[in-house]
Amino acid sequence: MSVVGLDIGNENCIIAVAKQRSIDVLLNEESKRETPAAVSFGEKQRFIGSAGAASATMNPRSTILQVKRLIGRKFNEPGLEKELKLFPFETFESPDGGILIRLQFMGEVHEFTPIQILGMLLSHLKQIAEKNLEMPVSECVIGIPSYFTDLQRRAYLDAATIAGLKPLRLLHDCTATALGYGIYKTDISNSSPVYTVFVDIGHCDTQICIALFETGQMKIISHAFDCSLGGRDFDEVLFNHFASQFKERYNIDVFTNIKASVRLRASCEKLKKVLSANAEAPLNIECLMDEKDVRGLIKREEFEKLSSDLLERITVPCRKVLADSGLTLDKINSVELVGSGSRIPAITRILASIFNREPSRTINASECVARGCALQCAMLSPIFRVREYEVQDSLPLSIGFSSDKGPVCTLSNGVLFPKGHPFPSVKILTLHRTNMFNMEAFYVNSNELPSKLSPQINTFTIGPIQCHTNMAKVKVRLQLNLHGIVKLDSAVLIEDQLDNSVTTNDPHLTSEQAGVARRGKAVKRLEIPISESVCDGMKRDEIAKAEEKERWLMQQDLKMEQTKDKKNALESYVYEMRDKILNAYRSFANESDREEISRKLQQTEDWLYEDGMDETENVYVEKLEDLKKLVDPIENRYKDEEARVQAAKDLLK
Ligand code: ATP
Ligand code: K
Ligand code: MG
Repeated sequence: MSVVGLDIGNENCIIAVAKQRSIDVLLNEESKRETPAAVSFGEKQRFIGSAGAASATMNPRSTILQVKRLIGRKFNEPGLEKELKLFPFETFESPDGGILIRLQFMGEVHEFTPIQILGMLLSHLKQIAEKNLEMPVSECVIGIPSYFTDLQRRAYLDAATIAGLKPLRLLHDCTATALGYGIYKTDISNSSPVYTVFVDIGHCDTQICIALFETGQMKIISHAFDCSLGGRDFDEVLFNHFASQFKERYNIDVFTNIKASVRLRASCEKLKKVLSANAEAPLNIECLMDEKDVRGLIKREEFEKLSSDLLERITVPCRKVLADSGLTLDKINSVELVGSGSRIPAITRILASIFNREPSRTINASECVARGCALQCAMLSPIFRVREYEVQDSLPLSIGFSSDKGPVCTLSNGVLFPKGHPFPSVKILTLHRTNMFNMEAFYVNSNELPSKLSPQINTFTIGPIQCHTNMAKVKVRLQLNLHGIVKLDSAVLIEDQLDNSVTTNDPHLTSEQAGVARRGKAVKRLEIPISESVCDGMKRDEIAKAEEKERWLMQQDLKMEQTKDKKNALESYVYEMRDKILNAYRSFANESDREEISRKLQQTEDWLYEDGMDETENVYVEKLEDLKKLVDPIENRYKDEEARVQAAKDLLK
């Protein structure tokens, strides 16, 4: 069984695995620790990860980047249109109001949901892990942004199912980082609790949390975020700056040209990284548009001035996380900065001034989420023994419940799980109901929700209820599970009735209930059927269909990989034999055979570069067999002779 942690970033993905004594980061097929979150559709097969990123500039319309951004979102959300415009691939509204991605593949138009694309990415990471570990991988822990709604969390689980993965937990990115940091901290005693702020600035978002570390446990005190502030926004500042400069200077409008925008954006990202270590950075792109080469230069100071709004925005979630924690600055022991988007020096300066101390960079900024997830996976996995360590997360968004008769909870606005509530967690509600009823879960403060998503979560139907008195109560057990998803566990009907036949040693009765029964009153408990209908999200048959499609795509990829292998085998055979027939095998064939073979080899080589460039696997196999039929007799004579010589040598020893 595998113990794997996955960090799916908007830009980079990391796979970590728990070993007996350490957490290791796995290398991908290019021996890199980070795998780009790119899914590209070629003519006949997909290219995912590193190969996908490689085709992003060549094939921008069928390369999907930042799919995490699109998970569980509505096409018509305010602000999303602007974001979708940044992507070179085509998106449109699905019948249920979600997002669909349309692209060309194998000569046909295909449509995919973001969940399916995420499934492809997960499936690729799974393959990398399986190759590394030489065993099947299914159980894992996956990092998610803390601002993800119930719907987005369920979408992640669906994507994992499509990829054949079984997440034991979806873990908030910052919680994962805090766990990986805290479990190794040995200088903690209960008399002096340690509060640490974790700031993670990625490609598209900023997440912050405050964690409390005590002996043997970690509690998240508060989460805050800006779900659209990350490295990407700084790239965009540079992009807009140079695009308008080039309009004037070179009379080219990059905004109107997809390929040129993709290239300029990629160059701006590189430029930004150069500026993190240098006071100024040059930009040179050959043949950007209309056959024009462009040049530019920017000083760090100017870049910081252009980004001043973004830098100011970072202070908002910082203040919020502190305010929500109820802590004063002097209680904070340290500020840990992670996520590669935070490498901009101005960001460090801003954080230092807000938290009144220099942020530390002691944690591995790009790997910490995956490592924390692997650690959590080890803790949840029955096969692993990890030091007892309790992880308590904090709910980032208040969840309420209402039923047909209005709010059902005692807190204001029907809040059942208030923001900041520790989870996983269970609550039992007692309701007076005698007929079937519905309960709805919803986000209480829709203005807390990222990008004004719908506040509805799901509807639970409880019943039918077979009730004989009007004194009945229904006890419902509601759970905020490990993934941060709301579940209705069970509903039980409790009827008080006068009945002397009830025995008092019923093991299912609590002592209080037994007491009641002894006094001549019976308590009857009856499970009530429950069902759940989620407002949105994939139905079971849709998941099954997506799984089937994924299997077909994987088959297709595999077929193309095998074809490539067979073509390579033919090509190398041609080169190898051309040499051997003139040298090693020379004396084992007569001249006419040699000429015939050389001619055939040349023919095959020419064919490989022309008509045979893009053939099926079988054609390559047959060609190779044809050649072998000619060469094998000669090769065999050569090998026999070799063996004879060897035998003679052995005799002489
Ligand atoms: P997210 O967390 O948003 O899902 P992610 O986890 O993939 O995304 P990271 O890998 O943490 O994001 O960070 C990627 C961002 O960091 C990119 O915007 C990249 O340009 C930026 N980045 C990487 N190195 C540097 C650097 N030296 N200076 C500035 N920015 C950098
Ligand atoms: K990452
Ligand atoms: Mg990240």
